[in-house]
This record gives sequence, C-alpha cells and structure tokens, in this order.
Amino acid sequence: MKTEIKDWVMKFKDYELLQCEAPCSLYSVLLDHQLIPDPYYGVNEQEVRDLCEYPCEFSCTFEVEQIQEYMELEFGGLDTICDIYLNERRLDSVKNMHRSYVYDVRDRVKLGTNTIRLQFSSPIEYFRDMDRRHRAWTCGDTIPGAAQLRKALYMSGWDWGPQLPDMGIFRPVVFNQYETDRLEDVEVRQIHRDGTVKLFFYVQTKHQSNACEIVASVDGKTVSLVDGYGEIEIEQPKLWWPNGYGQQPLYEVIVDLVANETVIDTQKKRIGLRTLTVSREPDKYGEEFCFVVNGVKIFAMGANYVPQDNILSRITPEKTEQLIKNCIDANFNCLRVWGGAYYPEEEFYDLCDKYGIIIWQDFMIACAILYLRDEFKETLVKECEEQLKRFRHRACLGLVCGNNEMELAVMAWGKEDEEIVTMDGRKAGWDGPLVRAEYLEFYERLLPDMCYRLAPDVFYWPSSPSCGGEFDDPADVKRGDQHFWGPWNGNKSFTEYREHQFRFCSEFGFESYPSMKTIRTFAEPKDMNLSSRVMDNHQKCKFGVKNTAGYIAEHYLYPSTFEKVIYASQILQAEAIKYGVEHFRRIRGCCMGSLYWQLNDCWPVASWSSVDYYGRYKALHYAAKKFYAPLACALFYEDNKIMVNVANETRSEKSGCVKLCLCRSDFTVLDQKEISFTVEELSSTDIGFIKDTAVDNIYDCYFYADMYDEEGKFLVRQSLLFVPPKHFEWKDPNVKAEICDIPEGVEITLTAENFARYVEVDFEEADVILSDNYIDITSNEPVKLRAKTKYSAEALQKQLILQSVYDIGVHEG
Ligand code: BMA
Repeated sequence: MKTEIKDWVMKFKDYELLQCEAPCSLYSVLLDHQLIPDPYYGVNEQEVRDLCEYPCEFSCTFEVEQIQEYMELEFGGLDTICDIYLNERRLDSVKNMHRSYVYDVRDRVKLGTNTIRLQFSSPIEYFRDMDRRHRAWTCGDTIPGAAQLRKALYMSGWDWGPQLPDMGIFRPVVFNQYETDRLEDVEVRQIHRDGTVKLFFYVQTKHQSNACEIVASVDGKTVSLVDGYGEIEIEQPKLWWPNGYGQQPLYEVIVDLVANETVIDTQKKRIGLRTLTVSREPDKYGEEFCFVVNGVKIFAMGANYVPQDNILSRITPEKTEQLIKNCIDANFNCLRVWGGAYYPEEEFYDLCDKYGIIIWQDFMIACAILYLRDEFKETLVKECEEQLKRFRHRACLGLVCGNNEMELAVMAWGKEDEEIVTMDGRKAGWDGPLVRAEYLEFYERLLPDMCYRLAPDVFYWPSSPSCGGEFDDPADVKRGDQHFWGPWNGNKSFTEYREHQFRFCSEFGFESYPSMKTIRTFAEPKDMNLSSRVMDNHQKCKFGVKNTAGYIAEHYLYPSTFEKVIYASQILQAEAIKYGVEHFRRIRGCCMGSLYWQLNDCWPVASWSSVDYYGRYKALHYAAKKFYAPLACALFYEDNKIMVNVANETRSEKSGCVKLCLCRSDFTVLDQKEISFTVEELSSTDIGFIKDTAVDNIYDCYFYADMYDEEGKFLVRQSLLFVPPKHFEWKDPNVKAEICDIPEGVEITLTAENFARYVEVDFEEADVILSDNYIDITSNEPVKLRAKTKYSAEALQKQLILQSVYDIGVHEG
C-alpha cells in the first residue's frame, strides 16, 4: 500500500506553525499564509531572497496500523540541504534535489502515530561557504558557489531569473508498505526489423523474491518473464513520429508483479515505436548533425525550455500542457531541456510523447566548474543514473547531453592566471590540466559509459555546443551543434545569421519585453520606464536595456511612449529570430536544426522568451508559427532581386503558388508576378525571384509575397522593405478592426488605408490567442484573424488596442 503524505506543518523563524500541503516550499507556504509580499512584484525579490538565509522545517505525522515485512519512506524531491528525521532519529542528511531517496524504515516506525521532520538549511549560507573554501568559476548571474550544490542553478539567479533559492518538498513523500516484493527497475527496449518491432523487457524487483512472477503485456499480448527477461513482438507496429511528420501512437506497457495469483505491484510505461538517433555522417560541409527518426532525417524546429517558475509548486500539469500546446501551435517538433534547470516532471515527458516533441535533454550542469570531489561526484553519478532510468524509454527522447557550454567554457572563457583551488587544496589554472582532466573523465568517459550501460539506444552528446568532445574546437561551424550569439550578445545586426553555415543551431536568441499586461503585474505607472528601478530589476541581462535601446535605434524611430518601446522590442525580437531561422531552413541539408533561446519564462521578466510567464504570446511566437510552418515561405533580398524560398518539412512533395507584388505605401501596385512551385519532400528550394527595377522610391516602396497551396488556400504572407523601417515614409494606415462572433469564437477583420506593418491586435484586459498577429496589411483587401475565446465580439471590440510600425514614432496630441 502506498500512502502519499500531504499534510505538513512549516516552522520558520518565530512565525507560528503554518499548515501546508505538499508539494510546498518556504515561499509557497509564506505566500499562502499571506506573510510575505509577492516576490515577483516590484523589487520584492531582494527582500524575499534573504529569507533563504534562515533554516526552515517541515514536519508531519503518519499512522502505522500494522507492521509489514517491508516499510519504506520515499522522498521524491527535497530541495535541497535537508536533515531527515523519523521519530526524532536522524534518517539521513541529503543534498541533491535532482534525486529521490528511499529508506527502509521497518525498524524505525512504531504502531500508531509516527513523525517526520525535515530540517532544511540555508542554501545561501552553503553557497557562501563553498565559495570561500574553494572558489570556482560560475556564470556571473547566479549566487557565487551555487553550482557546488545539486540544486537547480537558475533558482539562484540567471540572466532571465530572480535570485530566489527556495527550499522545501518539491515532489511527493510516500509511505510504502508491502509484504513480498516490489518492482524496482523496468527497462523496455525496442528493435525494429523487417517491418516488425520486438520489445525486450528487463525487470528487477527490489528483493528478488522467488515467490513472484513478473508479467509484461502490451498491445493485447502477454509474456511471463524468465529471470526478469522477456520479449513481445508487435507485428503491425504503428510508428511514432515527431509533430509534422506523422502521428504519435503510443502503446501502454504494463508490468505486473504477481504473488499467489494477486498483482502486488504494477508499473505502466507509455512507449512510442520508433527509432531515434543522431547522424554524424561526414558530408560535403563537414560532419552532419541531425536527428534521424524511423530513418528520416528531421530538421529540428523549436526552442530551449527553462523551468516554468521559481516557486516549483506553482508548476501545474495544466500549465505545462498549455505550454506544450503553444509549442505545437507554433509548429515545434523539438525542445531542448537546458542544463541550468531541474529535470522536469513526468507529465512534461508525457506531453512531449503525446504531441510529438523531440527532447534534447541536458544533464543539469551549466556554465560552471563543478568540483568532482568524492561525495559530490557520488551523488551526481547517482542522480544521472536515476534520471536516465527515468526517461530512457520515452518516445520523445532524442539525445542526452553532458552539460551546457562547459567544454567551451573550460577552453575559452577562463584566464590562465585565475586560480582555482580544489577541495584537497591543489591549485589549478582555469584552463589548467586538472580542470581539463576532470572534465574529460566525467563528461567524456563516465557519462557516456553510463549511457551505454543503462540506455544503449539513446544518443549521448558530451556538451552543447560541441563537435563531439576532447576540446576539439567546440565552436567549429562545420560539425556538431552551435550556440550563436552574434546578434544580441555580440551586438551584431540580424543579417549576421546569414553569414554562417551552421550545422545545428541549438541556441541563438534576442531579448524583448513582455506585454504591458504582464508588466502591469509587477510595475506601477510611475515605474513605466525602461531604466526605472523596478524595470531594471526585471531585466537580468546586464546589458539588456542598452541593447534594446541600441537595436531600436538601428531599426525604428525612437518610440514616443513606454508602450511603444515594449512593442518595438517585440517586433525586433521576432524579426531577428526570423532572420536566423529562414536562413537555417534555406540551407537545409547543411543546417538541420534550429532551437532558439528561449521558449518560456520562470517569472515576469524581460527575456529571450517567445511565451511569457503568464502564457502570453510575444510577437516572436506568432512569427515562429510562420517560420516553423511545415511549408514555409521566406524572402531574401540579394543582388537587386527578391528571391523567394519555399521550405517543405513534410514527408510529401508540395505544390502551390506565390504571388509577388511591389507596391507604394498607398497600395499602388508597381510590379507583380506569380510563381508556381513544386518542392520535394524534406527540402528547401529557391523557387524564383522578382527584380527591384520597378522600385522608384526606396523610402516609399515595399514588397510582399502571398503563398497559396495547391487548392488555392492562402497560407502565409511575407513582406520586405528596402530601407530600415525608421527611414520609411510611413503614411497613416488608419487600421480598423471589425470583430464578429462565429460559432468557434470570434473573427476579426482588419483593414487599412495605407501599408501597415506588424499590426498588433490586443485587448485591454482579455487574453486571447489569435490565429495570427503582428500581421501586414499590404492592399485594400481585408485580413481576417480568428480566435477561440470566451469573450463576445462586443466585449472585445470595446477593449481593442491596435498599433503598427507607423505608430512607433508618432507623438500623440
Ligand atoms: C545561453 C544559455 C543561458 C543564458 C542565455 C542567454 O548561453 O545557456 O545561459 O540564459 O545564453 O544569455
């Protein structure tokens, strides 16, 4: 029998005892009891952060009605430095939130009421101590020393995250009692041959009792395992595909442990039948790097996923499902779970299996030298083993990766003279042999060996970015994956993306501010200035404000209001990433992946995300929907002509046509042309061009292309200017929107009198995800958008807000 222990009491400082329900943490409990202000509001972060200087304690009671053969306490996730007491005797002291801990407590429990006390010590104090005793380099946005504790690094601050290193019970605590045995380790492997799939089961029980039988079943077939081993063949397997390439059928594998004809334990695993690995074949560009699913080379399209909150108990399955649906809405087929975070919940992987999102899974190590001293290394190894066993059977698992940016860091970020003092007192230069040797030993011997042993079908990659390891130029663009930060960190123009022939861009990004609705959750009208204290506190990138202002100056007139700064920052971000992705898809074959930094946020903040903390789409997310469309159209202005590219990421040939048009800002048509196309499956082709000879005034002319499918259905519009938008002679477009009710929600009809670019449709209060947004109105023809919403057309019409590029520099009144 398993009993989850949910009711706890928290003791903190001299507050009275506070009732709480697990999962819960210091912050979640204080917030529930209204004892602290919202840490995400204003500059409260700093005040609330300091509460983690103090210890905090959770206790509970549970009843034992009978003594059974086996009695275990299972802690799914304790964050992080915790002394565990059972009936006032210390059971253990733990320091790794990425592991679960199971204890045999039969000799320690008593009939009747038992108590558990979890005494958490301050992580901040620990960081300080670690930093003092042996300074090691950690990324500058987090609390020094934070990387030397197995606690999600971002919780101690990142360049998009607050410093709120909470503590508490973040996964279930379970009391488990049973008589004979229980299932311990269930491994399911699959081999695909001649159109059939053979499943192999390797199962271990905790006590290896001979009195039990293990039975596995799937797809109506059952096998009784011998010595924990058995096979089932699936004759007409329905294959699992990533989103956009086919369906995602899942098969439920049930493993029962049977004693005296009674099922005494069960484990269920949903699996997808597919082969999935990474190809590193040498090719004419160097060495390819691409996911291969069921033998098909996939162009990975998606972003980097970061934790959805700093206060972990706020992350609900519903919110996670919404976010994954947002990914599907934007045609993603891949996400990278970045290494400065924590290993997501089961439901995250369930959703990725269900919707077809390939997961690039980092181990939770990022941007820091870890001291692999004995105790630390031991817990890290156990953590990696546990996590691998946890997700190795997942249909969605594309690869596991040793760390984020550490190979690069060890080679390139340090200074020879910077001293690092190891645990045993040895001194090593940042790039010294000791640091290098430890790196190689862990990420390039130990972890790949572990993967080979525990998850032999899963591709292992030592670091991101990397060319395969051994400090062999991890930034080489001819091999492996790349992180490219020329635009934004390097202050380069968007056009810079097009100067490189990457193989797989696993990180590139551009910041923006979240919408006004989100800003209003943490700032008052008096704070509505990019450089105010409150806004600065919600901009964790040290040069974020400067960069935003600089890029605005490069592209747009100086915005006349704060609202327009926010809008400009979002369309800049959308444009920047679009520049990159369109180029990457154009060179499909050479480049086989695009994962922008970053999908989401852990609090309301200025960041690289395309969906903000409250689930609101930024302009980038609407743009992603178009640049990641299975059939996408992109424009490239080169050598006085506008080249049209069509990228087809589906498994069938696609035909259609693109209508091209050169116009003046008052909609006068100067030249037009229609190009029909047929583009092979899984390819990208330049289908034709139009010359710019009809352009009579570059400050007044624009170009647009509308793509239609074979049946004449409109798919997408792209537009292009010949000068930076700040120099364009905008005429007031006088955009109007008519909203009407339709059975599924509302339809919005937009019209303009002159060319309108990036028209944003928003509502004062209502949150509505539209079929498209930040759209261009390029002719007298209206543009129609749709939305599923609980609001009526009338209610939305009243709170409608419209703006476009024209408005950025306009002074009202
Ligand atoms: C990347 C990531 C993160 C960071 C982001 C933006 O390199 O690995 O460390 O948040 O850049 O600067």
